[in-house]
Amino acid sequence: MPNANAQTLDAYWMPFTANRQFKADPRLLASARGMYYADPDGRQVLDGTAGLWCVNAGHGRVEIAEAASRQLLELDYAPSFQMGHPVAFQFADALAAIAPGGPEAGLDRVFFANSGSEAVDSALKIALAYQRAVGQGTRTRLIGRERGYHGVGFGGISVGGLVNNRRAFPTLNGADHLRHTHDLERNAFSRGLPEHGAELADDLERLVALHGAETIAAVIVEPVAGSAGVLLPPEGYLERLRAICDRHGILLIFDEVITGFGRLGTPFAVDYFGVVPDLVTTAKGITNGAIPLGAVFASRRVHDALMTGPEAAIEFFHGYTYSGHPVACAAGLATLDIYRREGLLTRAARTAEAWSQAIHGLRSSPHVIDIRTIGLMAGVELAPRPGEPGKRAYEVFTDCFRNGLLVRVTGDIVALSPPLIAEAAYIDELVDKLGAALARVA
Ligand code: PXG
Repeated sequence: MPNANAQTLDAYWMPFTANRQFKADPRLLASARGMYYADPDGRQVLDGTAGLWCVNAGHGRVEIAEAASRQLLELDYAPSFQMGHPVAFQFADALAAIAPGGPEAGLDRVFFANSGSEAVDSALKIALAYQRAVGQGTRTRLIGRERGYHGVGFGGISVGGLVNNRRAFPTLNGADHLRHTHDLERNAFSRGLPEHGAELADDLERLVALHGAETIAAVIVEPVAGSAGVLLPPEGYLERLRAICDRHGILLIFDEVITGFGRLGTPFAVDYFGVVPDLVTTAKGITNGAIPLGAVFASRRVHDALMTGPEAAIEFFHGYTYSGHPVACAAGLATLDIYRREGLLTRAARTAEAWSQAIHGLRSSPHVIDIRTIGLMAGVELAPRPGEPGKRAYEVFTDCFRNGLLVRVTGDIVALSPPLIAEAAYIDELVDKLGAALARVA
């Protein structure tokens, strides 16, 4: 074990981890500043993934630490059911002021959760409650998309489209899926959005014809799929999906847990694509990853439809002990301050071109079959080793880590999403290290 502290690796059952493989050869991160982690021996590891797509302003931000610490002493916790505390209202106001799509989109009502998974389950429930409130109670079906990731709640896995997250568990009745849009034959190595595939949005018409529009409450998609390996929407796809939803009275939910808070070079993907959904789920970058928090942005139309009935009636029977937790909200306010002061919500728009150039430089590295980038996000897809799917990328991941770079792999795709503060020198270091790993791994 690399660490002499009194600690075993036995008790901690690690999430989404090959526990036995990990514990035989652990990889530990013990501290972090700016663009780098350090392992317990002080060895520096460049953060190519902003933690897990969340540390957008870089590590160790003093303002966030101080805000959380001040809040812990001012008001550590207060209940949020039939009670309120000022910082949750302040933070909701601050989020409303930068809401996806700006003021015209009207997505400025905020429901708090504690993670992306909870934000997703909350949004799905809001959609169902909305349909019921407007007299469309037969609309109970939820539609996701193949290769989508919407967290691990039963709602999220039901609309999710990653088979390993689904196969061992029962899912919600009636959930169904659009086809995914990943098409290497037509779109490999495209710069900008993939040219082909807008027609895949018409798959929603197939589901409408199959199930009846009056049974479908909502469609949820990631505007850019993250966990499945950075899958970009084909040109015109999201617009078409929006139009079909409108035609059939179906709500559209964008899961922006990864794309929210500046990843694409705009505050939200809604701003990038100019397509306005009815609900937007967020988490991760909302507190720079420092304190767990999730939030759903709801349109006024959806929100106001539920603010009806007797005034004494609870309009939406849903919430968490820690919804709007004061410490998370204080951390979130400090995070938004940093984003505003440093222009981080739009910074990736300026780095995107250099980022894309640099990553596409890996095109001739061994086994690379596709490269795609958007904002400060990239997927480098490798040919799977015959009979051993995922093994090659996993070896790239461990090789990178041993040589001072943290990347994320999913299947045979290397996913990159460095903190948004990344300067050119860090991007060069990242690409050099990844290129060297690709060259070493057979
Ligand atoms: N929606 C999306 C789009 C996500 O990316 C969630 C929901 C769930 O969030 P929580 O906070 O409940 O984990 C996510 C989470 C990966 C990876 O390797 C990505 C996530 C989580 C774990 C791993 O890409 N995203």
